[in-house]
Amino acid sequence: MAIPTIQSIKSPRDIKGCTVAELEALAAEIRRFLIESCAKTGGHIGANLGVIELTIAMHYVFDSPKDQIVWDTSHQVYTHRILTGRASMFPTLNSLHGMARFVRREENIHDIMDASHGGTSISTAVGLSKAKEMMGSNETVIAVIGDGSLVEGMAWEALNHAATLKSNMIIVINDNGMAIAKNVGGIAKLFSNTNWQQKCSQFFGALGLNYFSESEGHNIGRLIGSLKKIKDGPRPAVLHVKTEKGHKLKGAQEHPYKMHFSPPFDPWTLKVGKTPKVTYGKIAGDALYDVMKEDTSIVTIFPATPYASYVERCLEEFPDRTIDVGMAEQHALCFSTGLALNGIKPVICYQATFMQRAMDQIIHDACFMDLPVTLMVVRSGFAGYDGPTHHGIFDLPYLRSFPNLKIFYPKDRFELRRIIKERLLGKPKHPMAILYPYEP
Ligand SMILES: Cc1ncc(C[n+]2csc(CCOP(=O)(O)OP(=O)(O)O)c2C)c(N)n1
Repeated sequence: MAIPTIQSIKSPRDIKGCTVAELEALAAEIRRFLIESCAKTGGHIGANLGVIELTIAMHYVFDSPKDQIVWDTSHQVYTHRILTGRASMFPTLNSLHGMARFVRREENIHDIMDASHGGTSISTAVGLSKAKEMMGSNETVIAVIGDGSLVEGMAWEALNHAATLKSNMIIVINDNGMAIAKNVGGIAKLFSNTNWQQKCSQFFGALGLNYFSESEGHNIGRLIGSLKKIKDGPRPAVLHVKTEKGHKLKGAQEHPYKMHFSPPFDPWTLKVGKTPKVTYGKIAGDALYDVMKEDTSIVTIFPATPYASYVERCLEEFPDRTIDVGMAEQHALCFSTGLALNGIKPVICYQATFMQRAMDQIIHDACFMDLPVTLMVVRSGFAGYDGPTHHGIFDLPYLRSFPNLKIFYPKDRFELRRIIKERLLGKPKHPMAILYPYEP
């Protein structure tokens, strides 16, 4: 059979008759297409180059949308979109009324749930799977989750539940060792162990999940073999796949975080065009650096979003006091209340949209105990280029209803700098949220 061209693919059925060699040729074509397309529109290029082969293999082995594929966060779905007939929409990515930045059900029948905040896939898949079980269906539900998003608390709540299921549910862990930056913590340590297959098998096996692994996540033949084995194997199952972010994009490894998401770029040099030099985020990050230098009791915490919050300089200079807790917004808050209870001045750098995850912890742990926790919240309000699910438009309405919380919204960069310095070099007594928008 002739290899289907990217533009001719209408549904995953179009690749079912291909040989592995033909699928490999298709993967190469998709890789070229994504680089050229994202160079013009911007996009999550690095994350997507890491899952081309995995996505092809999944659509080859399973029958979407009957078998439901749930993408965690859903920034990595470009190949899924091509295989479900949407190649022609790529020029509209990141534009008004264009192809959605993250999965939206209204766009396509193969898009099972809306997403964009990490860590929801396993929970939803457990529900989808339980519903299928109740209807007497033996179709499969597959949650695809990255090692970064797997750190989210909800993912573990769901894994705990998944272990009790009898239905056809599979969790595919796309392990590239990265969140936006390098992944951190115990899971990252386990996954990078030289004996990771054996250790993870014990770990997931002990939880009651049937563990399979594939160390060659860019080898379509092997991936198909693993997925077929798991398709007919015991449930619930985990397939742990090693992949590489930015795979085969020359130079991506030198600045991998840029290649998680990139604004439009030159595909040869990877250079991006002009970006604004002075944003509120940058001003806040610089002011934070200044106060951390002066006061060694300040500890900065951030949940896997170092670049949005401009904490790179703090990370470099004060690595012991600048702490990435991974994609764990709720833990970030309670960790900081623990620090505050023992006399440390904690600052949590949140991206407004993701702070929503920690709403209860802000009320129950910071506000009720009236602790001097400081929230520095970037991308408050409209987050234009980031898209509708990433707006920080709910922060003011909900924060205003919390007891004891002071809220500061600077009218300009001078006020932003002043409040950070006054607050953190003084003796803070109550919780405070300092909010600032995306652009200057
Ligand atoms: C709750 C939440 N926190 C933070 C983010 C920002 N974010 C988007 S993708 C990402 C990294 C995801 O890493 P992983 O799941 O391993 O996927 P990869 O990009 O490595 O394929 C982060 C931190 C988010 N989308 N949702």
